[in-house]
Formats: sequence, structure tokens, C-alpha cells
Amino acid sequence: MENLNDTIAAISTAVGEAGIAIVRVSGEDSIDIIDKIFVAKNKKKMRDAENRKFIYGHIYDKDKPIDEVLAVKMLGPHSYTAEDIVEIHCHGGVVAVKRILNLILENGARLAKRGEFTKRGFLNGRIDLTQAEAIIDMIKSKTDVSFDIGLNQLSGSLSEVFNSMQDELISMQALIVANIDFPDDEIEDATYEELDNRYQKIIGKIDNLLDNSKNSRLLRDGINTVILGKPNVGKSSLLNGLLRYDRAIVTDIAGTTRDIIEDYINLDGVLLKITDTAGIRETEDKVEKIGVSIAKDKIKDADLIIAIFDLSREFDDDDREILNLIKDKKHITILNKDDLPQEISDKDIEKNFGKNFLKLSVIENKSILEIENLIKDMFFDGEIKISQDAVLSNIRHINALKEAKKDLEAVKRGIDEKVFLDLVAVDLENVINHISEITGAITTEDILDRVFSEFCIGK
Ligand SMILES: Nc1nc2c(ncn2[C@@H]2O[C@H](COP(=O)(O)OP(=O)(O)OP(=O)(O)O)[C@@H](O)[C@H]2O)c(=O)[nH]1
Ligand SMILES: [Mg+2]
Repeated sequence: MENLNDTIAAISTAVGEAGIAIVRVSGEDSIDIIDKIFVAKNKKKMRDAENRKFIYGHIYDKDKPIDEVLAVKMLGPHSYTAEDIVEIHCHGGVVAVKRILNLILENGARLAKRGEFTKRGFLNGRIDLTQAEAIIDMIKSKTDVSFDIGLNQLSGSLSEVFNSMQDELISMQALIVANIDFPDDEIEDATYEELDNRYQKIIGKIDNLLDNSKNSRLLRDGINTVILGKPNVGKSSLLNGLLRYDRAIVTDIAGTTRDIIEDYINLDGVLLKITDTAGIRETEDKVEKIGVSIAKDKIKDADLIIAIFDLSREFDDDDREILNLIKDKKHITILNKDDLPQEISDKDIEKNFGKNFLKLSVIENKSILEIENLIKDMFFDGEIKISQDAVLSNIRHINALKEAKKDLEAVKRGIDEKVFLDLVAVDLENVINHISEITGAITTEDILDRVFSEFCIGK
């Protein structure tokens, strides 16, 4: 683990042409370091400057002015990291920030790791882990909906849910401890009954959170959509239609797309990550073969498959393979090229696709709208609304809560079978630990590494 006593610094804005850029310094020595390189117009030292007030001045490398800047100090514990922070707002672009950052590093700070500012905010108790994760979610979000989920979580909505769940679990534990030494049957019966009541309340809340989490995760991360079909059925044409511009090459040569092509569309605020793939068929072509194998690989992580078939050609073994690949996945079946004479017999359609398909031409705009509406119906009953309640959208939280649920079910079995209370207590302890993992009340270096390595440097 990196040293928490170091003073750390990093560029907090994206490096590139821009109006301004910000270098952030946090830790015990941050004010002293800035006082070595910053000269305020009013000559006042940063140490003596007013808290949270911008000061105009220049950064100097020895006698040489480096940039004209605004500097502000934010004294801990009321800062992002809960430590003393100084921010230098300098000119944008690459040169000024790098010069200033280097000077700060030469004067005793160390370069911050990814997410280290936020990690300090967490380790110093200013925010919990779900709030830290909300910050990275907001930075990475590509749609309003996912941003709002992050904002809601940052306000502590999830923390509240899990803290109150934790309180209830701890009161169950207290009840057990209070009765563990009383072998009296009557007291025991009452205890088991009371434990069961409390169990019911908690399991109800957990189930509710998990039930809603599937949609919430999609709202947060987007719907991972893969377009699949044999060559030349119109996969890339569909991708281009959904994107409203010609992203992929479309030709009448089978095997045009060889690599995967990924892009995003914003569907009423929900992100659709679309992957166009190489047409799947038996092939001896070395490059195409790799493309086909990557396409098949994409299936397992997909939330949705759009499988395309060509009405203007006969149904064949390659189509059969597609049907086989998607049979266990959530999918939409498209029978494409409805504008051309139909070669698949109605009997074949009925036999292979039943009644669940869209018959259309992806080259027509109205078909694209039809597909989009179907996706909205499938995932959000046609209406995408974001709940103001706490929602569980992060896969780490979902997995930890599922583990908690397993152990809580063990608690329930113990209650039903009236096993010794100290055995029930062991399972209950595990439930509590899983919930603590979510909020970060209990954490391991491994969990922290995973969470904060997602961050960018400077946050
Ligand atoms: N008439 C008609 N032609 C279409 C339609 N959709 C696609 N096409 C044509 O079908 C051919 C193949 O389209 P692509 O989008 O490249 O097909 P693909 O599935 O990506 O093909 P590969 O990349 O080779 O696997 C092109 O000539 C398209 O113009 C449609 O709805 N109607
Ligand atoms: Mg293609």
C-alpha cells in the first residue's frame, strides 16, 4: 500500500488544448511546497492566505516565471481528501501543467496514483466505498441516466440502505448474544421466533435490491449488444443505421467485416454498446477465421444479441448455426431484406423462427426505429425511467449482496432447525462481513486495488 503520509500531486484535468488546467496537491506538506514556488501578487504566503479563496499570482522556477495562475488552498478535514489541498489553476494545454507538476514533484511531492485522492477521502472517512465508486461512475458515464445513478449513489443513498441493513443484522447478533447462555427452552423459542421475524425483514430488502439490480446495471453500464449472422445478411448495414452514419464498410461481398467494430448509441438516455461482427460461416480464410472466432467469443458477455437472417436467400446450415449459438441468450431475430423477393419459404420461417421475429429492411429508417422500440420494450417495458430510490448497479455490490444472501439463508436454516445459537451467530457474522465489504467498513487491499485502479490519475 502506498504511503498515506506522502504529499501527492497530479494533473486533475484532461491534458490537451483547453482554457485552463488544474494541478492538485494533497497532504501535510502541500502548502509548504506551494509556498516555495508560488508568488502571490499581494506577496502573501499561501500559509497565511484565506481558506478556500482564490489567490492570483505566478509560479516560479527559481527566478523564472513559469505561468500566471490562480491558487486556492482547502484545509483539511473539509476537503476532497480530508487533508490540506492546494489547487493551481493554470493555463490549459500541455506545457504549463507539466511544468508546474514537475516543479511540485521536485519540491517534495510524489505523483499520485490512480484514484489516490479519492482513496484518501475514503480512508480518511469522508466518504464510504460506494460513494467513491459513484465518483468514478460519474466520470465514466456516457449518458445522463448513468450519471444520475452515480449522483444518487454519491449522495449516500446506497450507504444508507446498507448501513441500516447492517444495524438490523447487528441487532440480530445482539439478540443471539443475549440469549446464548440461557439454555431455558422458553426463552429459546421466543428467540428463534424473533430472529425469524428479523430475518424476514432483511431478506425482503435484499431480494428487492437484487430484483431491481439487473435493470439498474444495464442503465449504468449500458446494454452490451452484439449483432450476429452469417455473411452478407446486413449486419454492418444495421450498425450504420443505428449509428446514423456509415461507420462500417458495407459491400455485397460476403466476408466484408472481419474484425469486430464497436460503438455506442444513446437510446433515450440508455447506452447501447453495439458490436458488429464478422459473418459466421465455415471458412478456410485465415483472417476471416479469426474474425468468426472473435464473433463467437462476444456472445457470452452480451446482454442482447441481434441475430440477422436474409429473406432473399434460402435458409441454410450457417443460419442454423446462428440459431444454435443464440438459443440461450436474450435475442431479437431480424429477417432482413424484406424489400427483395423472398427466397425462404414461409414454412421454413415458421419452423425455424416461430412467430417471434421482425421482418424488415435495415436500410429503411422506419425499421431502425422499430428495432429500437423493441429493445426499449424488452428491457424497460418501453419506458426508461430512473428511480429515485437507491439502486444496485455495480457488479461488485451485486456479487457481495448475493454472497450475503447465501449466508443469510444459512442463518434461516439454523433458525428453522433450532441449531445452537452460537452456530447461527457464525453465519450471521459472515452476512455482516459481506455487507461491510460493500460499504468498505471492512476491506482488503485487493478490493481497494480493484476499485481504485478503475480511476484516472488526478481524481
Ligand atoms: N435490398 C437490401 N439490401 C440490403 C439490406 N441490408 C443490407 N443489404 C445489402 O446487403 C449487402 C451486405 O450488407 P452488409 O451490411 O455488408 O452485410 P454484413 O452482414 O455486414 O456482411 P459481412 O460483413 O460480410 O458479414 C450489401 O450490399 C447491403 O447493401 C436490405 O435491407 N435490403
Ligand atoms: Mg459486415
